[in-house]
Amino acid sequence: MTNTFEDIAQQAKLLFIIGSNTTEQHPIFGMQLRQAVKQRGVPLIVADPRRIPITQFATIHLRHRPGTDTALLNGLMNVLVTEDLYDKEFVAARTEGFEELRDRLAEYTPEYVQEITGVPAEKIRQAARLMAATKPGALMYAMGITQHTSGVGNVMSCANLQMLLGNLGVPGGGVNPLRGQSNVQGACDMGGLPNVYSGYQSIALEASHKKFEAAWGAVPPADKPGLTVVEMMNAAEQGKVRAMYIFGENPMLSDPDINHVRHCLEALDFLVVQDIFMTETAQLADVVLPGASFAEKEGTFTNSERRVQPLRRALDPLGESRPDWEILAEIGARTLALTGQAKAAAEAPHGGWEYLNPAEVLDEIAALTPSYAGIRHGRLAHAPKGLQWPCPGEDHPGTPILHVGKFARGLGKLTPVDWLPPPELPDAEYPLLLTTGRVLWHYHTGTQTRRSGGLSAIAPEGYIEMHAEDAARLDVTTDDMVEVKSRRGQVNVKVEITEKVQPGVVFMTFHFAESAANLLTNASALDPVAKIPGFKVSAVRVTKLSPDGAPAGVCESC
Ligand SMILES: Nc1nc2c(c(=O)[nH]1)N[C@H]1C(S)=C(S)[C@@H](COP(=O)(O)OP(=O)(O)OC[C@H]3O[C@@H](n4cnc5c(=O)[nH]c(N)nc54)[C@H](O)[C@@H]3O)O[C@H]1N2
Ligand SMILES: Nc1nc2c(c(=O)[nH]1)N[C@H]1C(S)=C(S)[C@@H](COP(=O)(O)OP(=O)(O)OC[C@H]3O[C@@H](n4cnc5c(=O)[nH]c(N)nc54)[C@H](O)[C@@H]3O)O[C@H]1N2
Ligand SMILES: [Mo]
Repeated sequence: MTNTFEDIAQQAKLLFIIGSNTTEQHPIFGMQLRQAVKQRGVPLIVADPRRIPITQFATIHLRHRPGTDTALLNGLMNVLVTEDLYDKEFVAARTEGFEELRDRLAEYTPEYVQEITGVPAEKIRQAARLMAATKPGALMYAMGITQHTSGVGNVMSCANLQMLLGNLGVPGGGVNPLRGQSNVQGACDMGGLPNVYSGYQSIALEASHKKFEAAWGAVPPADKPGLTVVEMMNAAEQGKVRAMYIFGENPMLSDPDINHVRHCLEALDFLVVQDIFMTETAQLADVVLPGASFAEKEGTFTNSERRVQPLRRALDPLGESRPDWEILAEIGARTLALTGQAKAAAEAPHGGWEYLNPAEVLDEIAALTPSYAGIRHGRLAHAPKGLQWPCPGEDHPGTPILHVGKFARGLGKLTPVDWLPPPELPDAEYPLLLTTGRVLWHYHTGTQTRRSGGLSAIAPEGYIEMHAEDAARLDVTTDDMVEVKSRRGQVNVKVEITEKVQPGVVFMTFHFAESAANLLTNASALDPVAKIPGFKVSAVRVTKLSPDGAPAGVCESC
């Protein structure tokens, strides 16, 4: 996030949520946003194909078709430009590329955007005018924006909009991706990406390559970035990756196209899974290593707002489990010894894997990562709210809001983005658009939440949400069993008739192994830059099942 939860909740004059089920998936911040609406009267615009709990509080709900976000955002910007409502001062002083953007936006008139998105042109005008009249406004986005083969373009369009509105570098504004796990921001910051070292230092930059080589003794080649998740699976299938060490992930339920994932994992010569439970993925492993859970270890988590916070141990690790970093460090040390690299590593200032505790790990991070340079365990012990990076020195207070006065690259780059249709859309054979996501009660693949009796009592099984019009055509009603089929696989699941989805669109979660949505999703098309799959759009066919489970004929009209 460019901003903080607090400045948005307390100072934003307008809230724009696009592609985030904020109250169910980010309940605390969701509650704060709801309070901003109810207590401060802040107007809220929500762009989401579904009716979700937060849309109840929305001044305007832009209910577009899944996979049409860039068109919608371009439409909003078209109105800002044609009605001369954009922030000319900000655009002139802080950005470049306005002319190119303006020229590309010309095509995206509200009427044309209505054709693509299904949102009435007048509503698009209304929303753009409200955004221009009410500033600063904060934009929040999540997986509804990123989980598309056009995910990068969608994110750039969010940035374009906020720059045109002059909503960056100020409290109550910003482009704010709501991150999913307690430490997913930290995992990215630490180089858990194929092309960067910690703090987003590019592996291809000679200076960073040399720096890490000197620090560690050896590093991978600068011109060979690693692979992303879906690419790794494909490489396993092709025999290019022969061993995998997976920890803290359960791709047998969470990756797209599970039939394909199983095939890829089975093609490996060696699979190690480190988890706190025996998952669907761990069952395929040659070796399972027991990690200790968050409550049983120490270290730091970095949250959505770049806030590094200490994690304190509440329990001793159960059984033979150990904190992940300890297991990883021991494997690292043994691998160096087995490959004859231990001596070279021992001679480098930060080589080797001998850490006494997480504080020593953070010291190394600080030494090698400019944005974390001032963050140490000793300091965090006296900083009750943690420290927000960039925090370049021990006396630096941290940076709550990014891009104040200046962007990291100097001027903000306005980048024209064209709308591209998703790679797979409904057709005669697979007539419904499936979008996927979550519910409040469960967490991802359910390894943790489905072990909770209370949560499982509330949400024991999966459903496919369907509009009454589609249900009538298929002759099904709530709680009927249907078969859902895509070009990749099929699942049986119960129907829930609901106004939450629009006609032609169905929704499933990926929480339940018995009705795994990812048997249906598509792994064959990825965003060209981020390599994220399009979890939010696939085409499916739904067939009513007779009570004994056999398909009962196919609907004529769909
Ligand atoms: N209870 C609970 N909370 C969670 C999680 C969980 O599993 N359970 N997971 C965590 C993680 S890792 C993450 S990443 C976050 C995810 O948090 P969110 O991204 O907020 O949740 P999702 O359910 O993935 O989808 C968000 C919204 O996108 C909408 N949507 C679908 N298709 C489109 C589209 O094409 N465009 C737009 N604009 N919107 C679309 C859906 O209707 C939904 O409301 O949640 C985190 N919090
Ligand atoms: N169809 C569809 N698929 C999706 C998505 C979607 O919206 N739709 N969303 C995607 C997104 S945003 C995400 S983040 C992924 C999530 O996908 P995953 O990360 O694969 O899902 P989780 O169930 O959270 O799996 C985490 C695993 O870590 C284990 N674990 C928990 N704590 C610890 C620990 O401290 N140490 C170790 N070693 N293990 C631990 C848990 O037991 C669990 O097995 O799913 C993706 N898949
Ligand atoms: Mo996520």
